[in-house]
Amino acid sequence: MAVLDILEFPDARLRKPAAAVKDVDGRTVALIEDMLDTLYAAPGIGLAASQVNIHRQLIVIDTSEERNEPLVLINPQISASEGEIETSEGCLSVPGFYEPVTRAQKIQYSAVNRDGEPFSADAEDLLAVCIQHEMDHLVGKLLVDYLTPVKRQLIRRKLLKLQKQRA
Ligand code: QAP
Ligand code: CO
Repeated sequence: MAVLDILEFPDARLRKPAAAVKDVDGRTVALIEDMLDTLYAAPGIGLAASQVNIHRQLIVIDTSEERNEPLVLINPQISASEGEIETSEGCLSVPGFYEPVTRAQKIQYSAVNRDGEPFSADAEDLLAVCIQHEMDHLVGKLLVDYLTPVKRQLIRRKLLKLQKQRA
């Protein structure tokens, strides 16, 4: 069990693109376990490896009520999307802020699971939104990028102040 440190906006390391995972070896599985520990400790519904300063295409999600249905996505790809949905989104890397973002309501995606097997599935509503949000992290994109520059700057100032107080 290991809870990892989560990078916070405006940390430049959140902007690094993640590289594809070549094989799902023991090291990868151990990292997935640590990411799940971090997600459940946080508490969050989704976490991308980029947020714990590991720049590989790995995502863990759990949108279940009981928080006992982990979904692990390695090298995820979206193959189709439809509709629009606006959700008030948060992010563990932008703590304390929730902002409306419009994304596809339904997606078809493929990924590799924690056993190293490729799979495809559909997702809609909160799960679809969460997958899109976490996939943004893998290309260095953040929730704040969907906001106006004024709002982004406000959040940046407030978070920097809190980070300075903590240090
Ligand atoms: C992405 O985000 C997401 O500010 C996952 O103080 C969120 O798990 C997709 C969290 C909402 C769709 C809808 C945020 C926890 C967790 C905070 C999260 C906070 C504590 C965010
Ligand atoms: Co996030």
